[in-house]
Amino acid sequence: MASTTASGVGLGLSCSTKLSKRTPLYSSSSRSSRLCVKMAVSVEKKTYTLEKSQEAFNAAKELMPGGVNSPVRAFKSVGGQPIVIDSVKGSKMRDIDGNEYIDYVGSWGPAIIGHADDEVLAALAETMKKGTSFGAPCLLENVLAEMVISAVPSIEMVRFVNSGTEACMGALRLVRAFTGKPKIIKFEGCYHGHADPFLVKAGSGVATLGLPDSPGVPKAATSETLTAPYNDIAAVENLFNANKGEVAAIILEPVVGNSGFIVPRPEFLTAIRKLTKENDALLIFDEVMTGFRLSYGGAQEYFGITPDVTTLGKIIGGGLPVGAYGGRRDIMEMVAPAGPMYQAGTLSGNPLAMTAGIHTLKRLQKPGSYEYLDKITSELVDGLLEAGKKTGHAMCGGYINGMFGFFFREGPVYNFEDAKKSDTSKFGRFYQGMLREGVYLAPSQFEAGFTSLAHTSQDIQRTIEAAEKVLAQI
Ligand code: HOZ
Repeated sequence: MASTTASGVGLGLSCSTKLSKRTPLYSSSSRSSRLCVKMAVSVEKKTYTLEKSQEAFNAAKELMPGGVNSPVRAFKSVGGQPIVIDSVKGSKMRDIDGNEYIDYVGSWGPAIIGHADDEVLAALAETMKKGTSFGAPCLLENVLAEMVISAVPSIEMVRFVNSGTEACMGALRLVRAFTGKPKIIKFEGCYHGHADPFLVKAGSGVATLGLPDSPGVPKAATSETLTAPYNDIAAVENLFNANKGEVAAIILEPVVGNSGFIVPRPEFLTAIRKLTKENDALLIFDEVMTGFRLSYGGAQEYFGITPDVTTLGKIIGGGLPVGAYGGRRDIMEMVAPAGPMYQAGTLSGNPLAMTAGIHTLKRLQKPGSYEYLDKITSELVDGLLEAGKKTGHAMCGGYINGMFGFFFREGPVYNFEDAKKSDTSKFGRFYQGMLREGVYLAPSQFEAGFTSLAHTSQDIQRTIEAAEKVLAQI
């Protein structure tokens, strides 16, 4: 199921029918064939324009820093300007100029069953009749909590919050409270949200923009954060030896999605689990991206390694703002009001987010979900690498079920330093070409891509054809 490939691996895909890049905006059934031909020609000639997006983004820049509410969206590392989205459905996004794209961002992960799923929307409409936020317990919290606890091996109790950042903040306070130790070990290029202690050699937007550690983060906030290169067991051993009795926990993305897509070497997670136990430290898996994506039980189920604490986000909110942290009962009972560790949230566990999460997870429970994700993602990644090979570009990439990534360099890529050797300016040119061809990828070399149950083999074929065309031009 997992695959990382140093160079192109072909599946012998036959590029069959050329499909129209845009969904036809009319039905020809009641018109004369002459008229249809004329209209078809004019649709073919529709030039790709981003005029309305440009105008909206220019206005946005006056209203919000950089014109966005999250830095990676600003397209700074791929050139051009962001497309402004009007609507999403299934595997597609449509911008305000009417261009349609096959989407491999999936709102950065949540859209695993496809955007704006009819069942999720219907369930939300029902819930909404009763209100949008109670600021008090509701039954839906119990339902989602039970689903999460029965799915994720490490979670015996869970606390819902509103984002992955909040989940990691809570988990950090928790491991420090439980162990009584101050330090944490994180890995270079891993991203655990934007809380101060994690903004050290961080991935995602920090990596994309090539930012130094952020101003505004006091030295004291990061002085207890130790870092090591991903996949480097010796470096972690050294940190434990140099900080004896002081390390509360290791936090990591069990598969990295925030420096591009990087898988752990076979022995890495086992060794990390062993080292944390030997040093009386806890292990946190940040499964904000990988939870319910690599398998229903997340990366910990996929690899068979159980951490002490897990953070979740994205998929469990089905596209609404949700995060969660959970773990062993004795650890979670530290959290207020069961215990003394304080953490709270006005909108936490709100009925809409719970509803979208419940219905998204229900769909994922259907037999064959992860096999389908594996099938289409393997077609996609193998096809992209084959396209690179045909057109003479050094590329490497990999995937696990619905998560994937590729770099413009020969493989393997084991850590952030390796990832940074990708040809990012080529990635930018590829990115712009793919956008014009109607394919929306994450606008950064240092982000993973995501597929969904709504992606079809036709979507994948179109994407590979587009990639071949673009790669031949850049
Ligand atoms: N931190 C997100 C990706 N790892 C980006 C979020 C966004 O721009 O929406």
